[in-house]
Amino acid sequence: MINEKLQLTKKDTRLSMAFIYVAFISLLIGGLMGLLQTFVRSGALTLPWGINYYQILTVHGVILGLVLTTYFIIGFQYALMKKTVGITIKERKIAWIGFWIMLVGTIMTAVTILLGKASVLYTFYAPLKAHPAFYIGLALVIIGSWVACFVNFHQLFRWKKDNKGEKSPLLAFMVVINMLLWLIATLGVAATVIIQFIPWSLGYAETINVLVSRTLFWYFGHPLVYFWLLPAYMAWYAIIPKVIGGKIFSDSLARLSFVLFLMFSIPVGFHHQLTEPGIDPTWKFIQVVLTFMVIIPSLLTAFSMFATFEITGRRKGFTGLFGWFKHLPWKDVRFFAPMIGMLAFIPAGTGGIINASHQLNAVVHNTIWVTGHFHLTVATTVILTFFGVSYWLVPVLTGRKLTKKINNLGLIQTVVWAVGMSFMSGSMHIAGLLGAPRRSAYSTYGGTEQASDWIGYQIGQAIGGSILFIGILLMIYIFINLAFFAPKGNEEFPLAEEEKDAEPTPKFLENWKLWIGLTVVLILFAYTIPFIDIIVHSPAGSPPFDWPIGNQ
Ligand code: HAS
Repeated sequence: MINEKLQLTKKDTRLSMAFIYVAFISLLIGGLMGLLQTFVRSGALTLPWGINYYQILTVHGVILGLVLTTYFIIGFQYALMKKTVGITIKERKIAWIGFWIMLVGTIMTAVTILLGKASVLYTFYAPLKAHPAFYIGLALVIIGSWVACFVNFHQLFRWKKDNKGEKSPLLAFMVVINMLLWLIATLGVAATVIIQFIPWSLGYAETINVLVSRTLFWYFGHPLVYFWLLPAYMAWYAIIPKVIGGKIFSDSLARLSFVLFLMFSIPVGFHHQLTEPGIDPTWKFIQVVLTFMVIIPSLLTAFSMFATFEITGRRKGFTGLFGWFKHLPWKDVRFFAPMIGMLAFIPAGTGGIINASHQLNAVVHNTIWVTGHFHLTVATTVILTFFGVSYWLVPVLTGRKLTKKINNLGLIQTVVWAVGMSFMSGSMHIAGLLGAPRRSAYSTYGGTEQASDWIGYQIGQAIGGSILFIGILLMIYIFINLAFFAPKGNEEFPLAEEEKDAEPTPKFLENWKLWIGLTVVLILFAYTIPFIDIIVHSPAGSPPFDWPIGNQ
């Protein structure tokens, strides 16, 4: 039976599309900057009109890493919430307020960067200082996103009240976990931006405590990557099974993996600071151990996906060891794009494990290997899954059809992306092992002789970057077609179901107090003592954390 309350109305689709438009505009601008970067790094281009390399690098990182992802995720999640728990008029109105706050913040930040007043990269490490408008804009983006968090929390809370004792829909549960993770994580970046960067950039504070700012940033920075990853996992767990004609492998396993992400993705920020002085090695070690804990839910996900593919294939009658594999719907772009993303996550995740291994980190830290790592994770696994989602979500939201022609173009787009990224990310990994630094276009760090070792790989990056830019243009064309020109019709919103005879999901998996409580305990455990240490041992004159004891 169709539940009218869960049908997408024009008002709902407008809300999701508003976020998704911003995401795709960002893709075009950010991608263009990426192309220019690879040309500069390979020596093929000198930027005209006094434009600075770090200016375009900042646009690239902020607009792709922070704007595209956040807007796409929020737009996608609103659609998922509407389809599973509904949205009230009031909730929708508040959601729009969040959108406008985010947009004002995004425009402020973007203009400041484009004017060359905030070439501080997406990590905005102090003592690099930007114009105050950059930080105020960022704060607004975060505040706007919190509005989305509270709307999503309220949607599930309202549904639970109306459906006492019932298990919440899986996708709504996942969205709420992701937004909880985001809310808790952004407290760190909001604290450093509001308490440290804004007063400092306005001239109210003369100095800034660099280590405190970096620690608060990375408290946010690692869960940020899981905020990107979890919506991709939502699609893998609860959409892809429907696309391939199967069922959800295990509702309980999916929930457990999301709960583990909530608990273990935050108290691990030190693995980005392993080479930094001022943090006790014991605490770095503890956070490395916790990092290894956050690998487990990804392994659960890999297991779950293999099981879904195999069970579905065998049920359809495909025998032999790999019969099920051959008969996956490779020609359906809604499956093919995320599947290539999954395959990329195998080497990408392996790279992450290498980064997290304390000693190996010393080899790769601050080299372009790390850039290669995040181009495989976020720019391949996550983004290809988001593209895969767009092939059905955009037509659903615009009342159009995914035609055979666009489907086939999508297959080509995916291949182009995979080839471009293999060149680019592959070159980055190798150049990084040879010592090529990241974040710098001109460095001959290690001597010019060493730099000549990796120049070939810089060219590899430029080739990959050019292929990827073709991929971006194709994707923009596909998006415009699906949004404005594809034939009118009804596209399926593919929501997978559980097996009819599935074991009931244990109730404790929805014990919010327990999971939030454990998350807070883990964060306090991993951060309290080292954070106090950092403040107590800070040099004199680093307000606003300039405690008297630090001056002795
Ligand atoms: Fe990372 C740096 C460690 C995952 C993104 N990471 C970064 C940065 C970014 C980033 C942006 O410990 C740079 C930040 C900066 O600017 O400085 N990362 C990890 C670890 C994981 C990991 C342990 N990272 C991600 C994901 C990201 C991301 C996901 C974005 C979405 N990362 C690090 C560390 C650093 C770091 C250090 C700091 C380095 C430094 O020195 O600065 C893990 O979560 C990875 C676990 C993943 C797996 C893979 C499971 C595989 C699956 C696919 C299965 C495939 C199937 C296909 C089912 C264990 C789930 C079926 C196939 C058939 C054949 C049928």
